[in-house]
Amino acid sequence: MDGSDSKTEVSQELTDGFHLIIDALKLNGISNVYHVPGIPVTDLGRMMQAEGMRVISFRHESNAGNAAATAGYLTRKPGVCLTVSAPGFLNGLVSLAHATTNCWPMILISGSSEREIVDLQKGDYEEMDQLAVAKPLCKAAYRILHADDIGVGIARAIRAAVSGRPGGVYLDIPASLLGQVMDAETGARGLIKVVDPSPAQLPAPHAVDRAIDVLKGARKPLLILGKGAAYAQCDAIVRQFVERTGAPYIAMSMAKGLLPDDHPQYAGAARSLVLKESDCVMLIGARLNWLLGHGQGRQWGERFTKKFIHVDIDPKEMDSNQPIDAPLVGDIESTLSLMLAKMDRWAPPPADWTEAVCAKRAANVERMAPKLANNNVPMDFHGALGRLKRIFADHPDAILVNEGANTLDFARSIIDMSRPRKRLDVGTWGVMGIGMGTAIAAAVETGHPVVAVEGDSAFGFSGMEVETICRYGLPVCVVVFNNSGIYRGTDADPTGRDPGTTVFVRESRYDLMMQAFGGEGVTARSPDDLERAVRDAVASGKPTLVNAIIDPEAGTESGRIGNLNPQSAVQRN
Ligand code: ADP
Ligand code: TZD
Ligand code: MG
Repeated sequence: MDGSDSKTEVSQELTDGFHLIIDALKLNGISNVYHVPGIPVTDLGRMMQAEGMRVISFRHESNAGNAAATAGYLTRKPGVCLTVSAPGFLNGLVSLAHATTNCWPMILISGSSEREIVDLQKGDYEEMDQLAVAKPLCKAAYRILHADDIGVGIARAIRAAVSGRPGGVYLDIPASLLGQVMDAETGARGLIKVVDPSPAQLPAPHAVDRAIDVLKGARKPLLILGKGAAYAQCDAIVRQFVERTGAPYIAMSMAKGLLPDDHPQYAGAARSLVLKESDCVMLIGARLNWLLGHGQGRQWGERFTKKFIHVDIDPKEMDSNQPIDAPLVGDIESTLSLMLAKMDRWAPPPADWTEAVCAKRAANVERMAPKLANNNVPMDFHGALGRLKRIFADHPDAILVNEGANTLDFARSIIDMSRPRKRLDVGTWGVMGIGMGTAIAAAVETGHPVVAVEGDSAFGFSGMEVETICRYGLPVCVVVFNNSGIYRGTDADPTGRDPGTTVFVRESRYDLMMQAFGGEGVTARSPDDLERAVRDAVASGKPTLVNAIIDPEAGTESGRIGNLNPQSAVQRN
């Protein structure tokens, strides 16, 4: 080697696994990462921050994962969660599976031990064959072994997460990959900016015609909007379609607000009537799973008398529970646009149908009104939620995070949403513990005020993240519906030895948890107190926890899904 050659080598710019991962994510517009540090990813998190990415460090990976899942739902880009190996990976895996179940795009990136040690089970620090564990629980799982494959690895992960039916992707990063060094120019050339990551999918013209024929033939049509329709972010087209059909519609939990809940066609308050009486149901980004009673049973009226039209991007969803007369496999934006183009002179449904629905809705709303206006002490769910309803009416951009059993079910039906994607909750699995991770991501991704309405049990699953909320100074107001237990605070151990299995310390001071980290903590015993405290929190944007003391007798077993509890046939004394 002569002198001039060695000079070239010295001036050659180098890169490594750390930087290539960061560059690949940034190249694809991913700028936020939800994280818990530790070996082997501590420096990766630090470098991400140094390179301008927003890195939010959590106290538990499950919460970081729920934040990433939420970010994916809100932005249509994969939310990224970065964890350490084995236990950190497993903690993150629950939320990856949850994201996949919810059809939300997320990438769990976990550091891992070296293959040579893991595969011979030599007993490395935090050793685990993570790729094999993750595979059955997510949409796709990849491992990158060489720095020059980072471009392909990240591109595959992004495309798998967001194309077709979105879902969770696992990306395994062995520790040695991070330190692998290569020439910077070659490294940069290997990166991939994913072109059209979630391509439009159009249903065939005859499928569109068939659906239009079925809808036209309906005398009592009903539209059901699901969180897939909210995720699709084609709000104007969804609205135009709903209004063109003139049909009553209901919104699944997270589709609330896609059209404002006070829309004249909204039949949320006449749900039983429309499910039972409709003769044609069009599902738009909603599955006919347990949340809709699998499309059968008493709530649906007589079996096989209804026709179903189903819009979904995943062909396997068709006929999953009931025969689908008009399957429309495609993305919602393209599908509804194609339908609208053929619905120029559309006759509204017969007036006897729409008028019956409106009358039922008005009667139910009227029946509810006095309950929501009560100022009882101790508070019940209606009195407390009636006040929160007013606050959301005054702050249409505020985001509602909601979990619990009674706290969830009552809030869902009482609090109206008027803008899309402002309601975030327990999702398809009904997961307790989504609260703080979801609230944090909602604040980080949107900058809007967040009010997390939490059952006291539900809050406990992620409560330590109030420190994260304070540390990052996020505009989150947590309202703990403190009924001193799961469903109710009244259970007792029949033997008298221990507390009952569903009760907590009576009237716990959750407000002090927020105070411990410098936030505001308030106890509210009356609806008036509660309204004042939450209004102050939303106005100030300061991290706040309102400990709302609810009557321990007020709730019902499992909220509104008590019918799913198995019953013992055996009586023992
Ligand atoms: P909900 O719980 O609100 O009823 P689900 O999660 O059951 O909603 O259903 C959402 C559905 O939306 C999934 O079946 C998913 O495949 C589908 N989906 C997601 N994004 C799109 C899209 N852009 N176009 C069409 N369907 C979509
Ligand atoms: N664990 C996980 C991860 N998810 C769950 N859904 C449950 C346990 C079981 N579960 C429910 O389905 S609701 C609930 C649990 C523990 C808590 C309900 O109590 P709460 O709400 O205090 O949050 P209410 O208002 O008292 O009913
Ligand atoms: Mg409770």
